[in-house]
Amino acid sequence: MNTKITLAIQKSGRLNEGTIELLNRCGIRISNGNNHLKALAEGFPMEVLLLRDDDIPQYVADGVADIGILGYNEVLEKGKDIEVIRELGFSRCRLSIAVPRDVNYSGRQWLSGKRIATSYPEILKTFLNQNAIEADIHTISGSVEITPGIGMADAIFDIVSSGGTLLSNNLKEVDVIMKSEAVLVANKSLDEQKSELLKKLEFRIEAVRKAQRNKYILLNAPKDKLNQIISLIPGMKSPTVLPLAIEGWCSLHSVVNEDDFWEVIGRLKDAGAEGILVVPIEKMVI
Ligand code: PRT
Ligand code: ZN
Repeated sequence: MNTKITLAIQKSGRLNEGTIELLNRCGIRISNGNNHLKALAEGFPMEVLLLRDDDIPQYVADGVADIGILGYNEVLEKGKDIEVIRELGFSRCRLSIAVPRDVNYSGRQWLSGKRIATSYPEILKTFLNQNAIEADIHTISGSVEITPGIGMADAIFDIVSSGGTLLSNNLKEVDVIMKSEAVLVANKSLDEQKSELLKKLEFRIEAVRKAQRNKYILLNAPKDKLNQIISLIPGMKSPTVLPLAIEGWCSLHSVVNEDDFWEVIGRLKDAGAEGILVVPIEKMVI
């Protein structure tokens, strides 16, 4: 009955903040105490292991941790036999080939026979094999971006986010090989109780993610244009319509997906909607 699920997360680094924020939104708070490897969670039967992200796949594969949160790139690189449960929408980045700015990169075959520096040799190897390219992979653990400048490599294969690091090292991104974001992973043989806990956690994450992807909108509409305005809102089911104290007007409430958001707002204004309010949604359970 007192089963807890063990979650491995990054102790510090680029994933840490997004992970803690997601857990908080799911009603799970972590108190680190003085023990810096383990932490207890409030609001969910969970124990948390604070690790380097590189170690998370192994911990989850071995069952020392039941589940983990880390970058998809790290999951692929380590190649452990673990299950990717779902994407989490933060720490988004891409893994790309970059070359010195003055290089005329004519296409992937340009990489043949070249020296490519990376911290992700396995992902790079797979990419090169798939494209029948033979190149020298130089595996280094950090500061990959400086290697072309010091004559150690002709190209790099690295994580790019804003592109600022490439720019300041006189490099240009020429080929995006894959996209990555934080994912939830799990051990493949969780017992029934732990699988139940994982499902409960997934349910909470789903509610948070849906809420993040949607906005609640409130607007005033003239009654004679109500039908036209309603037809513009791709809402949950049908929008809520409430009468206003002013004759001939009503208030309309609905939910709009962030992908359609700006377009829908524009069309609503054109159709005569006024006083449009947009409100973030805390949780969304459908
Ligand atoms: O100490 P530990 O081993 O736990 O952490 P780490 O140093 O190995 O990883 P960390 O914290 O740097 O990154 C963790 C994860 O965050 C990565 O595996 C990616 O999934 C994700 N992520 C998202 C990033 C970036 N964005 C990112 N920009 N990881 C690294 N970078 C680096 C990149 O290597 C390059 O040096 O940032 C630089 C590029 O950034 P821009 O914005 O200048 O393009
Ligand atoms: Zn790492």
